[in-house]
Amino acid sequence: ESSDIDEVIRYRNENYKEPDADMFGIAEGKNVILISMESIQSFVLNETIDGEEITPFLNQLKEDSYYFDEFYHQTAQGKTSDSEFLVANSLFGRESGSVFFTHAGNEYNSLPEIVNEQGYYSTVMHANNKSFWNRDMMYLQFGYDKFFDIASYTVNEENSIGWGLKDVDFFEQSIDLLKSQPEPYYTKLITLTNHFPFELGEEDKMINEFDSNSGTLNRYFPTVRYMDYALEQFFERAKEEGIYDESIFILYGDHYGISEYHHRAMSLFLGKEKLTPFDHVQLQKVPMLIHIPGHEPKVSHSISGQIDVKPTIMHLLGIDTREDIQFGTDLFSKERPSFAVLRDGSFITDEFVYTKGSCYEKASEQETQLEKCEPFFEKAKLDLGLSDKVIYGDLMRFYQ
Ligand code: GP9
Ligand code: MN
Repeated sequence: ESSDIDEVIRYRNENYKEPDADMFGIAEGKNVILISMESIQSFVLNETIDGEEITPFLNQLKEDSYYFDEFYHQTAQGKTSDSEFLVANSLFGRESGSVFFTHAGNEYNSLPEIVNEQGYYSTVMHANNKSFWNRDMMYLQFGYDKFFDIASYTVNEENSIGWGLKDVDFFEQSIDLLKSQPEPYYTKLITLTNHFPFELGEEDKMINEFDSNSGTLNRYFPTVRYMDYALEQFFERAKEEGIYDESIFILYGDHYGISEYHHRAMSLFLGKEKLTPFDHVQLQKVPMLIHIPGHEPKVSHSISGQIDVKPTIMHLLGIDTREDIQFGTDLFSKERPSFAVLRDGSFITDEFVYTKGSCYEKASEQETQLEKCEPFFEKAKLDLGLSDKVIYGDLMRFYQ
């Protein structure tokens, strides 16, 4: 119904948050390079296996970036495609299935199209078949200028493992593609090597596997380490090619890599006796770094998620968001509520975690009275429910 959009607009207006004046427009005219890091969860940061850091490069980069240590993925079955949808639209993906398949014909007001109108050339680089996740169809709706899919890469037996082109080779070949683009550009690179089942050649193993009853978790650490190395190489090459100084970099984890089926092994790694639903929610944190060359590092503990990326980028580029339908808030806004709702209805606030019908107190990690979480029920429900309405009703059709 076209009147449903009025309810969405009202909710949107109530929740609009002013950008931080010191950050608004600071990246205007710079290239924007997003890196979607496959399956990385925050628990690997600053951790070691047999004394070796798992993510030495990210550990160092976050000390030189705006780093958000309370950032959650908000994906469901649509995995990478859900994260892409969240980032491009500040709308939630579906509770089940993938919106990339079911609503690729909808009208959207997506970030690639918005920045395009500001003079940006917007692209995706990812060495997989263009139709995987129905990307070729959905990307048309998002307004990308070009999708550099597997056809843009040289992929052979030597440079492939598991799902395809290895991350080091992917980044190396992407440098030339980046250089071929008109500036400024808005480009998202999607990594692949750190994907289940986490296969890696011996020559690329830089740390040991973990030792537990879960082969999946054991193999996860060497592939995360490899992706971290690939990122380091990419930054080095970007500096050599003069890309670095002209760009800002936004790195985020797309979704979890280790599911709850591996909780026993995970508890061994984390040194906990048993993992609770509270722990499970905490494990949905993914890395989020905004690296702007020349900027002082800063850590934000504001609770946030992928839904917040679109307004953040728009404000960094000096684009007003008051008229944009979105369900997140700028990560830099001083007015932002410290809050994230996950796709299954779980939510996180500064003090509490709500999940599976129970309320947990963060400080003690123990279950507490449900009433403590109640003040946030309405927001969690409206965020997800109204976002769903936009998708199921194709409501952006009625909004100019
Ligand atoms: C496939 C890659 C992985 O192209 O993005 O997808 P996932 O299985 O993580 O959703
Ligand atoms: Mn993925």
